[in-house]
Amino acid sequence: MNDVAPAALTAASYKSDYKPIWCPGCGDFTVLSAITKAFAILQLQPHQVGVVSGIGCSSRIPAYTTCYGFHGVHGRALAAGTGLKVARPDLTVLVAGGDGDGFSIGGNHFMHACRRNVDLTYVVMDNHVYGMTKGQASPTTEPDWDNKLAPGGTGISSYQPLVIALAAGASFVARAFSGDPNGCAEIIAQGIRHPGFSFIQVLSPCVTFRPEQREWKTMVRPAPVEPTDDTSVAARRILTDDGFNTGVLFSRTRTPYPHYRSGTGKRTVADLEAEFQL
Ligand SMILES: Cc1ncc(C[n+]2csc(CCOP(=O)(O)OP(=O)(O)O)c2C)c(N)n1
Ligand code: SF4
Repeated sequence: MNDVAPAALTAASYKSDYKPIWCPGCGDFTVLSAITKAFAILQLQPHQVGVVSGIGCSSRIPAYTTCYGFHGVHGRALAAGTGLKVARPDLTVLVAGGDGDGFSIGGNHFMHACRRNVDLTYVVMDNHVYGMTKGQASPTTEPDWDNKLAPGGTGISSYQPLVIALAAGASFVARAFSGDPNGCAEIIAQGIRHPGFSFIQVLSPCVTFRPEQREWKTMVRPAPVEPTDDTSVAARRILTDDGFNTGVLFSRTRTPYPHYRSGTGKRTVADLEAEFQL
């Protein structure tokens, strides 16, 4: 009998041999590190994890991990991730992508994912720009961001993803910063542990099209308050902060969908009865 304990998994255990092709200094490098550190904190086996994305620089993440991966179509990462989790509840599902992918073309899926509360973790690398397609304004772009494609800025108010998530019924809402991979990993691990949909906005600079975002490292700080389970308190705090408070900002218990949670992936008669209960 072999009684040697299996070696503990480290962040490196989840990194594939593919070299990321991101621009040097892109925040997404350290988000990849944070995600792999979070898997190591939880000692998940790579074959127990599905990493799902749409299209964008940030959406390249699945190929850079040793987990099951799905690099889908633009804006549909949450649809694919939701299907995967419902079909294979035994897997840990992490959906990743950018602010364009998640809040623009994928915006409707975002709201309904918050509302449905399927047990998955959604990490958005928010750089307030479309990086892959060369610097167009995204929903989270500041209205006065002056650039060649929108001289003087778009003049359109920024989308507030954390507050939209709260209004749509998300049960876990957090903000992290790519420049703090350990703090970011802890938050992602908490999101994965949370039963239900967890949404984590990771501020991740696009050094090529938004070089001024390098300054974010001097602007982020841990939120000065404990997480709340009161939606209106969380919404007020988030709407009145400057967008740079990090940490878990809202967490509450809500039964995930589907409401059977045997963990085996098989439905029992009792599960079906519970699902159709009026
Ligand atoms: C249906 C469709 N529309 C548009 C595109 C072009 N497109 C590819 S990535 C992208 C935006 C990427 O921005 P974001 O999601 O913020 O990710 P980032 O590159 O900044 O990480 C767009 C518009 C596409 N691939 N498919
Ligand atoms: S364009 Fe921006 S988001 Fe894309 S890899 Fe380069 S720095 Fe990162």
